[in-house]
Amino acid sequence: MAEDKKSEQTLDALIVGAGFAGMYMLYKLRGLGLSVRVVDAASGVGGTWYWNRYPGARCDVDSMFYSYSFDEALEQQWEWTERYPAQPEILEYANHVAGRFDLWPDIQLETRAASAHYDDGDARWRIETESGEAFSAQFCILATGCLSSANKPDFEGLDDFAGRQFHTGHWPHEPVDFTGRRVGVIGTGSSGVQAIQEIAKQAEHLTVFQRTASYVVEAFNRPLTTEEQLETKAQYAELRAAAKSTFGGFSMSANDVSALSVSEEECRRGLQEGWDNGGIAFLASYNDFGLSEEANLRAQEFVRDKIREVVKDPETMEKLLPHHIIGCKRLCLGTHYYETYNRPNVSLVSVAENGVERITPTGLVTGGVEYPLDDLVLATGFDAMTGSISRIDIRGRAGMELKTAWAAGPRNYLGLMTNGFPNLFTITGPGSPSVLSNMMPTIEQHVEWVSDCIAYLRDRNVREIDAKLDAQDAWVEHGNEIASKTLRYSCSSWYLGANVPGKPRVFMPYIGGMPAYREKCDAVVAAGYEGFALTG
Ligand code: NA7
Repeated sequence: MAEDKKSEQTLDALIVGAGFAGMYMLYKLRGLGLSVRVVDAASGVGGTWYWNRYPGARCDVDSMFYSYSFDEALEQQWEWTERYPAQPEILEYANHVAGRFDLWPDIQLETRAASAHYDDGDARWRIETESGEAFSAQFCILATGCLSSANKPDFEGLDDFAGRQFHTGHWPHEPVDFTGRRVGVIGTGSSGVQAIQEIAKQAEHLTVFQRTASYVVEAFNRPLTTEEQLETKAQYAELRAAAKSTFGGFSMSANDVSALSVSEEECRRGLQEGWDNGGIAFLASYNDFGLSEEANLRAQEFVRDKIREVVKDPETMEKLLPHHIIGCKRLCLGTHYYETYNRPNVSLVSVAENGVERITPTGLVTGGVEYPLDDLVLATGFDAMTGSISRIDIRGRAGMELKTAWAAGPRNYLGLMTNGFPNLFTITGPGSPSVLSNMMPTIEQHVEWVSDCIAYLRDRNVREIDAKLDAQDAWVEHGNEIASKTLRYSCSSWYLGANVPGKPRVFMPYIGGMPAYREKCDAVVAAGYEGFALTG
């Protein structure tokens, strides 16, 4: 034991994850004069954008707003080339930030955190990596990302598949050539949709295995002109402030009109306008798509008509029509996605009824039919929000395991701290708006809250902060209550953990919107960290 302690590296804070949250957290804490280390399993920075390199990978938020705002020189100098940034450009940006702010010396790559145990005696976290390296830190910050732990279904025979096998969330670094290959893609969420459009252009034949048809709206991606970049940059501060005041922190806000307050014809005109604006703005055409089934039906029918207009083969068209609440699952953005199914080399197979029965060495079987494949692409998503956290053996006071505390779903206060796990912070984890909002301003808000909190504790020589149980219970209850008033429970989404067999069905992100959330976090601080126990 004494020997172990000797080999420990002593830090003020250890951050798990070198994505946008981890990098900014490092920057802030180093600014406070703390000794900090960031560990990440990847060989580079960028988090989810490091891993998700599949063909067509692209963010669904406007690039000029999917960027840090904390440094004016950075936001003025960086040039985005397209409306929606492609993965290589986001990764380039992440690397630029790491270099620009000299973050590299404190980032330790190819290092996976295996365990984090809290020592009540000295109020410190002991973090061990998979390779056995040990750290001792007063603060442990989980900047582990919401969409980083790949969901790989346990398909019978998967390991026996003789061809090449890929997961969109763990794509190889070298280019993958599908020329002359018979490719199968399982999954039609955002990743599947983006990958399908690109793989179809190369493969000899592409078979898409679809369990649930998605609503795919046209992205209308395009190059950004110098003039429009300059225009945005000239008023960046005002535009960012305006975005922060919207529900999701995006650059547009919902049209504050009910879809039911206008005639069907007028509603369609409004929806067409939203559609023409491109991307997720479509669902902001009216203000009640998330609340009223009747209003939602109008938006659903609009997209179904778009599909009916485009897809030529009647049987394929029928299969592509989604029938669930639109916006219940994350809306997908496409670029001529539905047109892809008019290509002679693309076919669509529904696995809704029979599931993927098994994978054979040479193909996939569903409905008793084997589809021959050379390559198999799993676009099956993530164990979202909690997957990367629960992979680490985290133990708080008296050895309590986080997975036990979260057995019925994640429970925490403000999405920031869990009772019984002092000095352990989660950045944009469950219980915070995170994935329902624009991740960049959301990350910045969390990182700034945590660094202000740590500065406060250190100024006052407080050695421990912990969420109080009653405050945590009230926060969880409040989150559940507002989520239950929306239409979000009506489908099997990853927000609910429904895509991972056995995962508790709990709506994980906070759905009250960024302004309300920010206000609550600020009020808690103003009241002297109300709901937290501070011990000196
Ligand atoms: P998603 O959105 O979770 O999509 C995963 C897709 O894989 C979805 O179509 C699933 O069908 C399908 N899937 C998952 N498991 C299976 C099994 N066992 N059999 C057949 N099909 C399956 O993940 P993405 O990576 O596309 O996107 C995640 C987020 O990244 C996205 O929302 C954006 O925020 C960015 P299902 O719908 O569950 O029936």
